[in-house]
Amino acid sequence: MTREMGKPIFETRGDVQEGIDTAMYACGEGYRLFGHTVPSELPNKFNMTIRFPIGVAGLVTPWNFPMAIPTWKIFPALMCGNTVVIKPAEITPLSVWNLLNAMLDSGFPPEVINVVFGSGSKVGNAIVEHPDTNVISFTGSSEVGRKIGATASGMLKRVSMELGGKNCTLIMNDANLELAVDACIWAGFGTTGQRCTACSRVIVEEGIHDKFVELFIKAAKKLKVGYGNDPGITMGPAVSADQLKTDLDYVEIGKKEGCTVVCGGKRLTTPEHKNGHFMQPTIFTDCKPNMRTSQEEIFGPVVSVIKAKNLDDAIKIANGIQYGLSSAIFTQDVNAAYRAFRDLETGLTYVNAATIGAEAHMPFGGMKSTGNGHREGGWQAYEFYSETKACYVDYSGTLQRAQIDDPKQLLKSAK
Ligand code: UN1
Repeated sequence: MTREMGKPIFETRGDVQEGIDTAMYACGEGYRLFGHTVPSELPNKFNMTIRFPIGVAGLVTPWNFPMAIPTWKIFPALMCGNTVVIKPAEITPLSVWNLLNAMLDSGFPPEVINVVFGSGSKVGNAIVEHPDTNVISFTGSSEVGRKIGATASGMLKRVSMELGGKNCTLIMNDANLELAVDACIWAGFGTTGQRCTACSRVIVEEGIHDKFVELFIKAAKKLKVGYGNDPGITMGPAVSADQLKTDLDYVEIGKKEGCTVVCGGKRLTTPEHKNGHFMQPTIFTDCKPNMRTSQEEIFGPVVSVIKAKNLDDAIKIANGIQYGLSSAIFTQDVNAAYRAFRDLETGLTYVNAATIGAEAHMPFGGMKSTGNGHREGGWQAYEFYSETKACYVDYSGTLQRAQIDDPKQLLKSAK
């Protein structure tokens, strides 16, 4: 994975570990595909729900978590009794191939796991449009997600989409500043900023802004950028020439809009970097909430720092975007923390922790344009990959008409 898409080896191990965690959780969840038993409104009648597989799950996965994200989809889909056909990102076929081979080695029936390599336009579309794929799950850009969503819902398929993010960390005047800096470095530059959950906006309360910026720059300069299999590397390259160009283009867009580049901003051209897509960790200050660099997902090591007057202002800025995946707040004030839980329009909110690093057994997904309301991870994934049947047994021996007959009368004549 490190050779294929560039994340440093310790992050690759984390990606694999997330797959293992997802598998461990799935093993337990297989024993818990619970239905409900519910009292009937009529006497001598029994109500319950049971769960069914949906059919063939068509899965389209991204390059940034080439093993973890496929496991989020494959394991719950299989555990609910479906079969899968997966199309991995074109940039990371080998990682998925390795994952599937590990599954075959461990005894999964080969018929239930199928992989097709190729482009989204050819293979991805074919999977989404095929009449026999009954459930579709996609992780990727909002642009592609809208098209997949339209096609799949037009065919009345169940579809789950995890799309873009423009995640924020709120730093209040009372924050543990060193901890906040560490978290913003990890969430802003970890995986070269190429996580859906990456922190690309840091919203800092006025009183602590300048001190935060000073420490943030100092810490960003300590990152060691390079080939992820070399010892001590803390940030890898952009995944491709195209992604590097996007990142560098956004630096120019930011400058034109009036941001100040206080750290980085350039491609690395030293001998050990010049043949790769390496870029300096980049920090913008003087950012305004409505600038393109504060609104659009860059998916690179570029973080915008935005000043806020107080908590209300910070929450307003945080919510003033189309996306809603992850948010974090650094504060010692329990009231501020709970305000953040209530008011931040994101599917994940962290208190005194980074915006990245969701755990495999918790629901994962976003509000607003980040998705279409489904969650991966945790128990909710199992609801997505299964159908519910409502079952009724009437053991009264009479015709009891729901909504017509008076239950009190029926009860009187019941044995
Ligand atoms: C993603 O970026 O699409 O929460 C997934 C995290 C990881 C998963 C990220 N566990 O950062």
